[in-house]
Amino acid sequence: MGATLVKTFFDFKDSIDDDTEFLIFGIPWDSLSSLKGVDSANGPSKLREITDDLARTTEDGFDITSFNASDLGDIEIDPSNTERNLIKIEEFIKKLYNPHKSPKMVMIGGDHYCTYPVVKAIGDLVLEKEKFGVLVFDAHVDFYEIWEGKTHSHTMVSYRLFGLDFINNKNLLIVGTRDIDNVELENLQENKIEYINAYEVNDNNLQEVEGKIVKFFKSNEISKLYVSIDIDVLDPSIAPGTGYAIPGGLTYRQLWNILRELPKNFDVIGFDLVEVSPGLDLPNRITQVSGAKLIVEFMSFIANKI
Ligand SMILES: [Mn+2]
Repeated sequence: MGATLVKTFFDFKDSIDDDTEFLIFGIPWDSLSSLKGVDSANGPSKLREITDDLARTTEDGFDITSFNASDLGDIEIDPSNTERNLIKIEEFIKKLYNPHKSPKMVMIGGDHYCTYPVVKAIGDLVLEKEKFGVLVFDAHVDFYEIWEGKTHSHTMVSYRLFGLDFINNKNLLIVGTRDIDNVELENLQENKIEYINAYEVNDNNLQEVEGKIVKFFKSNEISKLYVSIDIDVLDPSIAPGTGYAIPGGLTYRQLWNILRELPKNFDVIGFDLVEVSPGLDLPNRITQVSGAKLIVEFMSFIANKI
């Protein structure tokens, strides 16, 4: 269980009951980032903090204070012990995730590698594994096999997800890409991994892109989705506070609209938002605001399916 929290996300309660619909938790871990100077380990606490300054309704007019959500705090991380952290994260999920009647899991990172143990643990437990899929929003494909001699790094999170027993090229899709390295491209082609480049997403064809995402999973009989949002999928003009800011990203509204479509078509069993580095943000904390808003808006789409 997480450490005692001074401040929870949108002041949600810190305990669980039988009806809890969303379980929020943080993973303050950024030591597998390939960059110096990032501080996404501060993401969970800073995203909670900023919710004090945000209004209590969603854009569709839902009362956020009425959400049945709990914020259990952060998983305790030892930056020098990768193996221990991976085990700890999996244990945390496995204690809380009930495949028969589970609250939706909402993870706040941390660097993108935090997604790997979360998906691994949920995927191990989920019933009807053949219906499970993962949708990743990211400027990058994170498809290196090895990075500076290491096999654990945020530069390879999608590659590691692909390596899981229950993940293949029919249930993993990456959206918003625009910074793919040569070896990654070879890897994608060799393994026939599908991805949608950021330039393919524009306001004129947003519905087409949404249709493409839905069709990818539906035609492969996928009905349960885990969604991972790397904040760098957004254009750096709206989300500059991240390590690998790449131009040409999605607008906030495009991502919001795509997220809005997902629960209408799939059972979204969990999601995460990672790679917000508060120390790199602008003084008005726009990246942190974008991250916190995306989380709560996506929760409302899932709860209300509007
Ligand atoms: Mn990325």
